[in-house]
Amino acid sequence: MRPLIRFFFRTVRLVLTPFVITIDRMTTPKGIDRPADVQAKIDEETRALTLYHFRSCPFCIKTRRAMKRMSLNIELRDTQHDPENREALHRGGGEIKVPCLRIEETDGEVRWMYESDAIIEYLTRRFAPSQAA
Ligand SMILES: N[C@@H](CCC(=O)N[C@@H](CS)C(=O)NCC(=O)O)C(=O)O
Repeated sequence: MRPLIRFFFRTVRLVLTPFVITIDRMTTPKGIDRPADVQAKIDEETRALTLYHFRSCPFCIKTRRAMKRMSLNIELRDTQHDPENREALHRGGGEIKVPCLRIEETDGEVRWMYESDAIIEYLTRRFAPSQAA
């Protein structure tokens, strides 16, 4: 019974994925328009951040859209299809769950932040406090 249920959900995901990705692309939110020097400073800071994600995971889509809204250029690492990224997430963060934000602090310490809501709240507070609830 279990393999059948797994097969069912895998098929549903396969069918829905192209629609989810297309809708996400067609409705990309508009980002914050910052002066070039301010954006350059933020780009410098976001170089220390990396988002481990699956392309079609709804929690990852929500997080990527929040990043777009805040005009954050954060490197994305595909954890669904790239075994090296998967292994790095497992080794560093402790579990294969996405989205996960890898944060390299200024003192070199590395933090792995799970949970889309926590990631979005962290990014909002740090880079777009005026959008905070
Ligand atoms: N509550 C979490 C849910 C995250 C979650 O369930 N992610 C799924 C993908 S949609 C996952 O990583 N599953 C592990 C796997 O498929 O190996 C969040 O909001 O970030």
